[in-house]
Amino acid sequence: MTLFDELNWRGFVKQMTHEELPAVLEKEPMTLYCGFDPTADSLHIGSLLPILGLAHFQRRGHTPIALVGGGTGLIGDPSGKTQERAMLSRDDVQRNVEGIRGQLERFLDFDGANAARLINNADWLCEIRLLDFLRDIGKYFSINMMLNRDSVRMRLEDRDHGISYTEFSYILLQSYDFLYLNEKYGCRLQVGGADQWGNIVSGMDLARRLRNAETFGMTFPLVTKADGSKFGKSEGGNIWLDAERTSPYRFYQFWLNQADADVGRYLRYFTFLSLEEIEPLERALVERAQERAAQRRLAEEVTLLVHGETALDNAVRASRAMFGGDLSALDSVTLRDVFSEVPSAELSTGTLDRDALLLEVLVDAGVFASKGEARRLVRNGGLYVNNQRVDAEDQKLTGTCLLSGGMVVVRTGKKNYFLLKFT
Ligand code: 485
Repeated sequence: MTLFDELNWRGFVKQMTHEELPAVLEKEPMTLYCGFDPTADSLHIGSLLPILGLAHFQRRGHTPIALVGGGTGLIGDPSGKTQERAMLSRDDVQRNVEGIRGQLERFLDFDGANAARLINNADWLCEIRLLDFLRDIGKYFSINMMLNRDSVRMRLEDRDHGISYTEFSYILLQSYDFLYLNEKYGCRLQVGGADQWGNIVSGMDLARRLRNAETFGMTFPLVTKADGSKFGKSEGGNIWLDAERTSPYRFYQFWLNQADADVGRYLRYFTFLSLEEIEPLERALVERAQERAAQRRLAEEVTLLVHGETALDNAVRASRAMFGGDLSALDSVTLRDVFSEVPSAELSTGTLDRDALLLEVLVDAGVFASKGEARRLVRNGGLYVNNQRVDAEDQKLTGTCLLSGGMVVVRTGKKNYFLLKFT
């Protein structure tokens, strides 16, 4: 398989500026770039496809540049946006640049002959002088053409939202980046999501007019879900790459819960697994769907890639907790995370000093309406504390029952959980 055979098989290619790009890439190593604007202090899984795209090029010997838009982030890309963006303060942009840099670093290889580069366009955009820029760069942009771009036209038609001169100018900056990287690093290819096509082509045009340079462009598809709902969101909003924003457990669960109709595509998009590894998983989806082996492998691979081995182990252990697994090894943050959606009650640790009867505490906490109800459940073998069956009606609840963070997990029947928090 050539690089492009693989990219096509994985579904990474939406549009290319030149039919001969795949052949050119087989002949000689190329430097390519993709830009990420610091609109938040973390990337989310929408950025994962372009990041892995860069990584695929690198694995085949090409040199990737990940560009963080510390300069363009001060302006705001109108591409694909129906409303003017809220302008971020310089401090916010700086903070976001730091967060995103750290994340991008994890996915690329910064050693060897085709070592990746991580650069910030604030380094050159902030140095530009307005009159020089308008004379040297602005002259190559036709307002007539710019007004025809989808992202601009949409906003011109909508009187309520409009577009500022600031955002209107964005395309000049991104185009200038491509010119600059072509000159400085011999960069000849820009990649990005489908919404970046106009910005990419415009930069190629500038490099041709000013330097007579031949450059290339390619876009990745927008990731969609088979059922039409938006990819990359959960009830809680975006799925972030930052563990503080989306815990590794939630991240793992997100992938684990993908529909059968989507999981094959996602294995090709979001993991480095080969055709030989993915095919049997897709077959299992048809023959033994209930085992969810493909989902499990997807969740493992992507969590490992983004959060590393320790976080993956923890997420797997946490996921077993809901199915009767061992709870004693989970830390309090993870416990709270896993059981965040189950009913809970706060109790005083004083209750435990008095060697309280478990069933009485559970009635007080509202798990049971009466002691009789509780006793019946114990007799039927349906009450569990920290996933261990309660065998005696007179069992005590003591300090040794407490999990990390003073928590006790109560389960009635197979799946009804209740969390007690002792403070
Ligand atoms: O020279 C450049 C400067 C900035 C950019 C690209 C080249 C960023 C670009 N204008 C942009 O806004 N990208 C989006 C972002 O940063 O959130 C997203 C795109 C998506 C994909 C992803 O970045 O919407 O399609 O390209 C990497």
